[in-house]
Amino acid sequence: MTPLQQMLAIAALTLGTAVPIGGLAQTATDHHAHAAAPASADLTEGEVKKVDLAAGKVTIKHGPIASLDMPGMTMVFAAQDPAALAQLQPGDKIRFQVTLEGKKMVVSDIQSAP
Ligand SMILES: [Cu+2]
Repeated sequence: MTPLQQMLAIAALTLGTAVPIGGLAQTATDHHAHAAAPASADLTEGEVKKVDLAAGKVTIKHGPIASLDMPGMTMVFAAQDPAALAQLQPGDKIRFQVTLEGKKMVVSDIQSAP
């Protein structure tokens, strides 16, 4: 065997074993995610665009909100606790909970995201 053939043989062996293991690991991860969804799965990721303390409203560029069947967009939310908005600055990355109160969407549990 030439050194090149040897390398190819090793590469083939490595690929042959690595692929099935990778596939198994992926399946295990997916299964785990479905079996035990953490409470934080309810939180939506977003970025603060504007804070209106006087009105108790905050404009957030948010990611998809599965529970409301809403894709990512920038929109204005009312804050459940308007005082919590005082800590927010435009550009802040946050995670938050959105609940529907009548037809109004209200944010609560605003946390800073890394
Ligand atoms: Cu939206």
